Amino acid sequence: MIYTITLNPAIDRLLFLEKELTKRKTNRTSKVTYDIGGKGTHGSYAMTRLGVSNLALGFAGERNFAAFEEILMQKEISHRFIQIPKGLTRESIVVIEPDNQGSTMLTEPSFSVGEAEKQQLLLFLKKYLTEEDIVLIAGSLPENFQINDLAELIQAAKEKQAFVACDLSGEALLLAAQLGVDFIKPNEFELTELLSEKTGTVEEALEQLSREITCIAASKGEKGSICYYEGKQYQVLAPKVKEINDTGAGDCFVGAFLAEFSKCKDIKEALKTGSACAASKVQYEDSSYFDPKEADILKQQVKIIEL
Ligand code: TA6
Repeated sequence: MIYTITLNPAIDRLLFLEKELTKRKTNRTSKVTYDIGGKGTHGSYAMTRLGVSNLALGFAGERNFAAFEEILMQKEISHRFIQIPKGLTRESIVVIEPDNQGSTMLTEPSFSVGEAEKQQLLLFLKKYLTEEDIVLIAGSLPENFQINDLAELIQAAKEKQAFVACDLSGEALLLAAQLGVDFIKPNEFELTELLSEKTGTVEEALEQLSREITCIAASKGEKGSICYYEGKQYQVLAPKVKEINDTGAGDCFVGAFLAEFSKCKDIKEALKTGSACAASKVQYEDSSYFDPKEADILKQQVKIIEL
């Protein structure tokens, strides 16, 4: 089983502009849609679309839980979110300009997580996780969920010998790397920051980091991504597609990568699947949708170069 944990989910409100976003002007929208928000929920959506059983966990606000759950049901995401009493799941406003000019995201503050709810999540992992499972902890931390709470969560998963994947940033990413998890997805800046904690040359630092982290999928922006796995480096060149909305593409990559990896344990296949599903995703308007059949075709265009 794959468990995804979204500590700070969102309801994504997507605003489609009639014209380019312009400051000090009334920017009129032609359409408004909603999607599930939060990196772990997007990972679960990708796993579900690929037919890999998974359960989406995390926290969600009590006050708009019905609206949040309605989108989860529409996306057919199996879930077991812990409700935050009197809490409101935040909205992420995604402004999408016409003619593929890109998207801009504005996200609201989160609810505040209480100690009782933290313990509920921890106890769930301690009760149900096994060494056969994968757990993905993804996205930002909500208010009052401290770094040491995250450490407890990661350590509980490690103690069960599950495969621990983290799509985190900032201090949370540094913690995950220090604790030695199985998968991280740093961007270029974050990778540099992680390596600066090590000694020696970049290569030597990478060597050290790769000994502590089973798989590092470092995104290199336009240059695709580089994966470090079992002492080897793979450059991943994604297919070229027409981008409508890149929101959630990285989340889709992670979910699809883990789904494939859970089945075949083949790093190249998993990288190809992740990259192809993310390429399919950016061609669609919302934050999560992609077409597995289209991704299957795009998979042939993914280039994996062993460095
Ligand atoms: O990556 C896309 C997304 O998950 C959106 O759904 C939006 O809700 C935002 O990112 C949330 O990001 P955060 O880093 O706060 O978890």
